[in-house]
Amino acid sequence: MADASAFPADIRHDWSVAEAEALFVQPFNDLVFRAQSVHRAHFPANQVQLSTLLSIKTGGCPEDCAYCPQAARYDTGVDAQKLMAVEAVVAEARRAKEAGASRYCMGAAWREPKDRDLEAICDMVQGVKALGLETCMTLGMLTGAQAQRLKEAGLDYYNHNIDTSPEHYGQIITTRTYQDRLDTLAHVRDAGMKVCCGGIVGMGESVRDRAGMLVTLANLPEHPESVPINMLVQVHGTPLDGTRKLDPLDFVRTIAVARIMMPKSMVRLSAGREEMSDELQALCFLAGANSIFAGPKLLTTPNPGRDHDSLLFQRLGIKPMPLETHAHG
Ligand code: SAM
Ligand code: DTB
Ligand code: SF4
Repeated sequence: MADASAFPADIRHDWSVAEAEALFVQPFNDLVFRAQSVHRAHFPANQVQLSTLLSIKTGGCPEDCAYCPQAARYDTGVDAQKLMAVEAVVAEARRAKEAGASRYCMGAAWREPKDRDLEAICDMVQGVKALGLETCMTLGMLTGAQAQRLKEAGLDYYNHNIDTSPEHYGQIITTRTYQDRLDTLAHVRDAGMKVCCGGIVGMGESVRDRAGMLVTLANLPEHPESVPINMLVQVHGTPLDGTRKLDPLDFVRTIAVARIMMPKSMVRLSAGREEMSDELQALCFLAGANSIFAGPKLLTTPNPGRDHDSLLFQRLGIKPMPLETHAHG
């Protein structure tokens, strides 16, 4: 790691959208060089953290998120299922740990959890944590009291994405507001949990929207410890299926700007890797991504298999990040 004091003023919460946009439009090499320099000042250069995802409650969601295969209102072929049994979740987590994961993320296709589901959810957190894994849940909106209960059960991270810029948001979701999302993030922070919050690109947004999304994240009272950057996975039946594909180099730019604006956060190259070449993923790591979802499935859509990822890591000289290195973020 380079000397972090070489970048004394780089943790900022006062970004303007114009400033972020100016980062986006720099020459590619200048942007990636700067992002890689910031990355090396704060993290081991050749380590990438592995998270594993499990859908603990799939499909049948009442919300209208235009990208999502799990919204009941779109005909996407995803069947609605009930909440999984606690023992089945813990058994899956044990397999993920054996395969090298350090964080286990459990997702539910809910607008928000019902209080009566929280007991089983808390048992899942306890069971997964007892395996020595970090725990993360993404269950939709939370009240302050629900966040407190999850924290008491030992939940380390809560994932709740802002998805896009405040201006573009209304084109993507109408069943809850941007402010609802910010309120949930505040409840998670107030309860003392770590925040995993990012968004999606490739939804027809402008560069200014991408800048606006990252400014919203960086100007939160504290930077999210994890920032997932998802490339839209286009799913047949969702309103965003058929959206014009993003220039892959613009995806790399988004990773680089996230790294520069949130130097100490884990920036996750999240959904969309299945459609990316190894070379594009290598550029994302060069631009400062240092986390991925490992395992053949995201929530409902495919992800590269573990053998493919191990080979890619071998070719790039990247090692899975040990838990001690990222426990702070
Ligand atoms: N229902 C909860 C919620 O929305 O907060 C939790 C699960 S939801 C599937 C978690 C996140 O996955 C969404 O906020 C979105 O950022 C991401 N996501 C869902 N569908 C996606 C897709 N097709 N492509 C990329 N990211 C997606
Ligand atoms: C996040 O930002 N990406 C993950 C996780 N958080 C929950 C989800 C991606 C879902 C992609 C579509 C699917 O597999 O259903
Ligand atoms: Fe439901 Fe979450 Fe999908 Fe939105 S993103 S439709 S809230 S599962």
